[in-house]
Amino acid sequence: QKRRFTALLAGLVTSAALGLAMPASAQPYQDEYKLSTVLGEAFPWGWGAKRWADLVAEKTEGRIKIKVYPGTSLVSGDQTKEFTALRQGIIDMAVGSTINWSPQVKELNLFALPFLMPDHKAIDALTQGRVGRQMFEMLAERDVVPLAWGENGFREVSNSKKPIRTPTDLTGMKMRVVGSPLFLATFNALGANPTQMSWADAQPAMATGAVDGQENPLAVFNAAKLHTVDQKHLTLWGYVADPLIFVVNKKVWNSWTEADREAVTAAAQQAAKEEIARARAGISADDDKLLKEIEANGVAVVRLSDAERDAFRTATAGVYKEWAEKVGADLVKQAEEDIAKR
Ligand code: X2X
Repeated sequence: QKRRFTALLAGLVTSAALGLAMPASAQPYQDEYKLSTVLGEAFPWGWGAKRWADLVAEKTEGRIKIKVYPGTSLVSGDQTKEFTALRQGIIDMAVGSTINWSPQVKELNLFALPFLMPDHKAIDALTQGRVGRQMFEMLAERDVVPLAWGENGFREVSNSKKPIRTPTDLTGMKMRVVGSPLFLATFNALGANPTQMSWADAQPAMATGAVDGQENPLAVFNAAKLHTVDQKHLTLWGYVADPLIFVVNKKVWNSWTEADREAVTAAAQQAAKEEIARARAGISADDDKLLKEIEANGVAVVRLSDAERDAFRTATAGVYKEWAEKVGADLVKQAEEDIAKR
C-alpha cells in the first residue's frame, strides 16, 4: 500500500516538473477561439469567416474550434476598435476590412484613395503583389499574423433623394461614412455633409432619414436590403474598394503547433479565395444577376460614362494628393505602377 502511494507521488512530482519545464510558448489550446467580423453569414464577408472556421475545424481534426462573432460584437459594434482589441488579445482572430483598421494602420488607407483602383484586376495587382506583401509585413510588426486577402468590394454610393450623376448632385447630402477620416475628406471635397458612424447605427439612421445616403459594395447593399431603408438611388462609381484581411493574434498563433499553423493558413487562403469569388459575383457586365435583383427591388441604378466618372475624380484629386502623403509616397507610387502594369 505504502509503496504504491510513493509511486503515485513520484509520478505526480514528475509530471509537475515536466509541466514547469514546458517552454513558455507552448500555451495550452483554448476550448474555443473568438473570430470577429462586421457582417454575418448572409454576406460574402461573414460567409468567408464561417468557411474559414469550418475548414480549420476539419483540417485540425477539431483541435482548433472557432466561433464567429459578427456585428463586431466583441467590441460592442465599434468596428474601428477591432484592430486594437485584436492586438490586445480580446479578439483571437478576425476577418477585417482595411477601412476599419486604417485608424490604427495608416498605410491601409491606400485602398480608400479615391479612384486609385479602376477594376478587380487592380485590386489583385495590389493585394497579390509587393504592396500586399509589404502591408502584411507591417501588420506582422503589430502583434498579428495576416494570412490571406479577402474582399468586401467596390463601394457604390446610394441615397434616398435623387440620382447622383455629378458631384453637384451630392451637395449638402447627409452621408453616412465609416472608419478613417479620409472618408470624411472625400465626401467634404464633393460638397456633401458626411457623418461617421458604425454599421449598426447606419441602418436605423437611413430608416429614420437621419442620413440621406451611404456607400457600400453591391453585395452588402443587397443582402442588407438597403432598399427597405429608403435607398432608392444607386450610382456605380467604383470610387474605392475595401479588401478584407484574414488574421490571427500573434500569441494565439504562437500557441499552436507548426502543423496546425499550416492548416489554419491553408484554410484561410482557401476560404479567402472562395469569399472573393462571392464578393464579385453578379456585378459584372457578363454576370449582372445581383444588379438585376437590386433593380427589381425598385432601386434606380445610375451607370456613369467615363467622362462623368472623371468629374468625381477631379473633384477628389486634392484629397488623393493629401492622403497619398499620409499613406506613404513610396507605397502609393508602387501601387500606381503595379496598377498600370496589371
Ligand atoms: O460599415 C461598413 O460600411 C462596412 C460593413 O462596409 C464595413 O465594415 C467597412
